[in-house]
Amino acid sequence: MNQEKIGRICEIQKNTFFIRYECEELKAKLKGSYGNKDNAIWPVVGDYVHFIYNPIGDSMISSVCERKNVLRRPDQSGHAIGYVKTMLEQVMVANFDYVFIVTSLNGNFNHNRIARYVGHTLETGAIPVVVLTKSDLCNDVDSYVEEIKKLSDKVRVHAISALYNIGLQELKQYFKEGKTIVLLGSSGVGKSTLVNAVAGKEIMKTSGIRETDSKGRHTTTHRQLIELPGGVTVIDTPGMREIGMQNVEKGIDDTFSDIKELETQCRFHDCRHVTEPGCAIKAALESGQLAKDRYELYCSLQKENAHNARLKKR
Ligand SMILES: Nc1nc2c(ncn2[C@@H]2O[C@H](COP(=O)(O)OP(=O)(O)OP(=O)(O)O)[C@@H](O)[C@H]2O)c(=O)[nH]1
Ligand SMILES: [Mg+2]
Repeated sequence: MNQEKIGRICEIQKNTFFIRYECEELKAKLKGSYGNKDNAIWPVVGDYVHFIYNPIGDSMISSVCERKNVLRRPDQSGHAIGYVKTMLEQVMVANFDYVFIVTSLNGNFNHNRIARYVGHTLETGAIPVVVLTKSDLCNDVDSYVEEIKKLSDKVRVHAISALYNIGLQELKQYFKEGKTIVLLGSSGVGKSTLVNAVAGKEIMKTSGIRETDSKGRHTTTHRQLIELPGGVTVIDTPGMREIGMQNVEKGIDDTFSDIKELETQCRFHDCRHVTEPGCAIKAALESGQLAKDRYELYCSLQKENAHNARLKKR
């Protein structure tokens, strides 16, 4: 009688799943009856799954274990945002402690994009760590670090160069036994190079960015879970173009907790921060305590989140 075992999904290629189990990587399929169950959860990379071990062929996945957290992204199913009627969601990865928001310092830095990733990360309960890569190509590193510090007090930030071994030591605090780290960011920012630098060997393929526009070549094509010596797990992901805001109201509020705090100080609890007297937001904007750009970014992300929630309900 085959006993069920528990392993962790490390890669998915179409309908084939790869399970990490006791230092082995097993090929697996979903059990035939899988889709028949109501609310059957489709496994994603990072999931722990129950499976029946088959030493000579495909193992069979029977269910997904309860998840600690998941990272979701809105899925517009290939439509431009103005044409989307119902917004679906794609679960990207599960069960992680830190999200490394990887941004390179050679032209990739984008405050709005980083704020989006931070909002999504805080929504999951994981810790957002902004990793500014390619510090060797930038002569104004400190100003970028300061900018991130101002974005949110919940965010950690480190500037590194994986090529010249600068700042990697600072990241050691996250590479602890039992922890899972997800790497997110645009193509070509150096996510896989960082994995290789930490592993001390070439696990992931990397390739040069295009010289014409400094864009990456989408070298990593699948999400991949890697176990590093010392019991830490890293999930490398393919470069992402953008991430929309959906179901992340709490994450946005956490990112901009100073603004939420100010709102509680308005004279009227339903203050819209437009013409009402005793508005703490307006006062903070006028005194310079709250930067206008920052407040506008908060408003635009909340607006997008509310808009996508309405699309979803249709
Ligand atoms: N100068 C410099 N180049 C780097 C650094 N880190 C990575 N690179 C280069 O950036 C290019 C892209 O690196 P990858 O690691 O493939 O980037 P990626 O984020 O994994 O890209 P995708 O897999 O396409 O998402 C490679 O040519 C790396 O050598 C760094 O710290 N400094
Ligand atoms: Mg890569």
